[in-house]
Amino acid sequence: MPSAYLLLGSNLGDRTAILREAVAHLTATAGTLVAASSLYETAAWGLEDQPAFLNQAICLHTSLLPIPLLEACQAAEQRAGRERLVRWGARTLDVDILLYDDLILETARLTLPHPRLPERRFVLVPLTEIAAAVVHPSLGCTVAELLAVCPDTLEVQQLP
Ligand code: A4P
Ligand code: MG
Repeated sequence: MPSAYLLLGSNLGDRTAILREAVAHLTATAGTLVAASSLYETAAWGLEDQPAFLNQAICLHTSLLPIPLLEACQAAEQRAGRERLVRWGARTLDVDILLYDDLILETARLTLPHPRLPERRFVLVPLTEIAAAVVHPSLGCTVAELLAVCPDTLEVQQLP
């Protein structure tokens, strides 16, 4: 069964509860949970004038193809009451697909691997916790190697 790595992010409301409910919802609708990182707190990347994010990376074994998986991720966002106001703006829940096996895909709705994965420590730090040795299919290096050379300087703090 394919392995999908997802990144969950929240910076509005009860962030911890929102992430917990999202993992439960995705496990019920999208596949079997095989790994989950710790929660990490990071200042907002991109649009800086907004609350800090909690982020978590998870791995699912899924029988869903990529677009149905994206729809399941968006259903989880809807369920958390997400409103799409501005790009990179504050949100109760964002669920991005980081990797889907070693699939490379570029369509209007879905790009795999996630295009901004190498640029962001808030993605690479949680992903390294559960997938350090996984190879990025187009860059040909591991997640841990991407983190080691990532130019992002935002501090990513692991929560206890
Ligand atoms: N889409 C294309 N590829 C993918 C993919 N691999 N996974 C499309 C998920 N979606 C993908 O996303 C816009 C569209 O991207 C979707 O409709 C889907 O068809 P969106 O979630 O509606 O909008 P967005 O999240 O505001 O935009 P974008 O460009 O996806 O932003 P990011 O890259 O998700 O960044 N700072 C910290 N510290 N932590 C965060 O989690 N997140 C963001 C959002 C900004 N700053 C952050 C964080
Ligand atoms: Mg998104």
